[in-house]
Amino acid sequence: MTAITVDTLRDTCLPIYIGGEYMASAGAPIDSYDPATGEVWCQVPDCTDAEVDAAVKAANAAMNNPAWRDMTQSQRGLLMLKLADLLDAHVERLAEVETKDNGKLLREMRALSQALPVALRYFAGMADKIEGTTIPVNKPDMLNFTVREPLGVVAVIIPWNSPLYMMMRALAPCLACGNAVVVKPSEHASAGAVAFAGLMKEAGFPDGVFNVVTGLGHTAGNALISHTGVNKIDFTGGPATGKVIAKGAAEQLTPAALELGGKSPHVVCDDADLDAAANGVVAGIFAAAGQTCVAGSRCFIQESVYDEVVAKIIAKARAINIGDPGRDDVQLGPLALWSQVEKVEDFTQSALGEGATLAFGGGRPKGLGDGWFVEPTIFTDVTNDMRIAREEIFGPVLAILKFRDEDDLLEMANDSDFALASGIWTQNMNRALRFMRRIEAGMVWINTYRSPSVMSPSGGHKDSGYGKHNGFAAIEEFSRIKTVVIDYSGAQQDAFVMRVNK
Ligand code: TXE
Repeated sequence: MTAITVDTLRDTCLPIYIGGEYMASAGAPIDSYDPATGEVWCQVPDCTDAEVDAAVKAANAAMNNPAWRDMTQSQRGLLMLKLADLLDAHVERLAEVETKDNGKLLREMRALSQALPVALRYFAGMADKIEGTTIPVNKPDMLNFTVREPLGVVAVIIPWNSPLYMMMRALAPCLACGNAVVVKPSEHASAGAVAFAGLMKEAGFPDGVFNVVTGLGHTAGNALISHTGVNKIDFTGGPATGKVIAKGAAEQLTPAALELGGKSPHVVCDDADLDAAANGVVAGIFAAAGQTCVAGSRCFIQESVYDEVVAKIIAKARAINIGDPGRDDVQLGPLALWSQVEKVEDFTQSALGEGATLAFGGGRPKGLGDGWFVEPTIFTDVTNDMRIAREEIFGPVLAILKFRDEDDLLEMANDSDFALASGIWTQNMNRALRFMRRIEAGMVWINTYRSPSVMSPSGGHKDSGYGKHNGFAAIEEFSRIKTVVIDYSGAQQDAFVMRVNK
């Protein structure tokens, strides 16, 4: 099979992948844009209900296929290792496809592509270490133990910002646990998942273990989450859609894991290494053009170093090279969607209207053609009640607030609908750990920022969602416990009294 590349996809309508086969969809084509030029580069089919149904049925068939159902745990791990080796050879191809599709820096997409085999190897090692427990139940002639089993068919719904990376956070633990997966990538960036699919067959996974259906959220996405053959929904995306998914999941009583947005506090204390902190703040918000759920978009600077740190941040922002995301010397590419450019412009106006000071940027850079670029933008004099301090923008916009002391800081930092990530720069570890204990966030980075690991659980609470990716927590997320009780006393049970602990 010829590998799918930017060139083979250009000006075509993407195929979908069901039951181990690429096929054309009967669904209406949706234009997919190259954000660096603002031009359509390929089309994505809006899968029909029948195609979504076929994908879920193929996944269910895989769950009942002895080739997958009865495969030993170690064999599953070996298959995953094979897939990881294959992926090593396709890092560049997949990174190029994703950069074309969502406009993020090729360097960033390459790093995220390199993380795919790493995640597979980590979870491959877990496949044969997923154990139950033996439980002493105070009944001497009874053995009570648990087994962990796969959930069945997992619907993985992913956004456009880091499609394959987000897909793999679910796919790798799902495979380790023995599930089958139906992926529905974002209609704005579906090419990566489609380009990846063929590698599953090449690695030797049985047909139907992995499927890709594409299309809009309210059509293909809705058909998938409301399908009775789906046993778990894993969703990464915006909070508004997350609530729709949670309601849909509740209708079917399907368990869901939701990783939604954030408005993550990024703190610089007066005793921090101020240069390292300023660098961290810039990386936390301008890397990936702010299009990351953990973006450190609310920066809190202690009042005695406020002016100095703001000046350092602005100087670093001024030096950012904006342009073609494929170039190695570029640091800020375009936004993935035109609607995101409009969103940034709307927030910029609202911040000005609410009295924040535009300290840097705020416009669209000149000389970059029709690409969807916006300048790195910094607002100072922000208060915690302003929209730019409360709502997720998902763009390169930093809101800077001033704090007096730890109580003042934590009151403001925790006064947020979100609780995903957080960061603090200080050389006082007592202070850092006090912050760690009191901050409402699923992740705390101390003297670093945006440093995830596949080995470390990630996910938030409040409006940032629920459920965990990465680490052993992901195995718990994508498997379930079955309790088994054996009576080896040989005695007759009282037919009319339950054998509870008395
Ligand atoms: O994401 P959506 P959108 C934020 C960001 C952005 C906002 C909206 O602030 O501006 O969300 O972005 C599928 N049933 N994030 O509209 O709608 C959809 O097709 C089933 C944060 O692009 O959340 C896509 O595959 N599926 C975020 C996926 O959900 C549905 C990353 C995400 O789309 C559906 C992206 C439905 N009813 C955006 N409606 C992060 N936290 O990383 C939509 N979808």
